[in-house]
Amino acid sequence: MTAPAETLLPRDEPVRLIDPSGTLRDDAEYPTPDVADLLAAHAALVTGRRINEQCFALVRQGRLAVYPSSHGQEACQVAAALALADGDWMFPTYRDSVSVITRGVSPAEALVLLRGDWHGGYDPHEYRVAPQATPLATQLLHAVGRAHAATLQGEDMVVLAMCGDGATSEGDFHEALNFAAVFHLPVVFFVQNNEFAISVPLSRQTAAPSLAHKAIGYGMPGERVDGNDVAAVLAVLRSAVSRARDGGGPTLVEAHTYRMLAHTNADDDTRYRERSEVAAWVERDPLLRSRAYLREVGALDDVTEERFTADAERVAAALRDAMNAEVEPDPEDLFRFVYAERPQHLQRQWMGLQDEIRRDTEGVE
Ligand SMILES: Cc1ncc(C[n+]2csc(CCOP(=O)(O)OP(=O)(O)O)c2C)c(N)n1
Repeated sequence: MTAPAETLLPRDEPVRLIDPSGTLRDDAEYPTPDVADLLAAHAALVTGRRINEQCFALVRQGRLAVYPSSHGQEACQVAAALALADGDWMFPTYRDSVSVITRGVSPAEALVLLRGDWHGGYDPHEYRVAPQATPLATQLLHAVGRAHAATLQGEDMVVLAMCGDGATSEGDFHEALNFAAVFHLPVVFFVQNNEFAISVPLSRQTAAPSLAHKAIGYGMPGERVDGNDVAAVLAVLRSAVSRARDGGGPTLVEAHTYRMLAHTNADDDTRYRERSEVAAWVERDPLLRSRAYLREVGALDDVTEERFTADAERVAAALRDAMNAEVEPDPEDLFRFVYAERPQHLQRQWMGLQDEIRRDTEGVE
């Protein structure tokens, strides 16, 4: 059955529940999450920000090779994880470490990959979090495949497929959305539109009225949400997740947010954007807004804030300790997990490497 076209279009203005001054505006379609949920979300925001700051410092200390920070995007990061049930799956990108951690993966496990370890750091099946994908939009196809498998096997599961605005220009994005819509799969596509794909602005990425408007072309609903309003992102994602769970098919959600720092430590964002633009977004910081609302309704006092800050500090300290530990990699790991049975050419290479290591330790020229 085809849905009437107008039900698939996003609103003209992104959904917003809490305005930048912290005032709540009720929305007829998206109920505001209750205060307890928003308090838990705020604690996760404080921890998420602290993790972003810690990782930025760890890169400078040479302990992480690279870190694509979600500083400024924490409302999206936190809401993505909190909108899911335990049995659901998340398919994140390289920028989504805070989502992965909010979902339950320990910060040390989530970040060893960026330290340069050969493995992804966590067991995807244990947390139902796919490996963080660097090749843009590839994870969307994996997500759709997982949802298709779940449907065929009668599993009760929703899949959250995450990507950035730049990734929407990839062919994989279009194939994933089309397949999900045609097969009516329980997928929520969550695009964090942070205005830039490295130095390429959104205006060079699409001529559509918004990224959420693309949904109608595939026959699924699209929605836009203020990505710096954690209450709104949580409400909109919950609604999409619940529609998917109830057999209503996929949704495309676009969150309007901003990457407040450079793309990674390897990027110099002063070369392509004005400081005044960044400063305007810093004023729209998602943490300030959530804090203002919770203080306003009397749910957040000084003692609770201090507890959240102390909890975040403990997470950061544990992450620091883990990343500062000197690891002794076993060279055989390079060969160990490639094939179930090691082919002869790799076995020869491993023997050659052992020989080299022996000569090195014995000081043979
Ligand atoms: C298939 C592919 N092409 C190019 C790149 C190089 N690349 C890495 S990040 C990036 C920008 C992505 O921007 P966006 O999707 O908006 O996500 P953001 O980094 O802003 O979170 C590009 C082009 C890549 N990783 N994969």
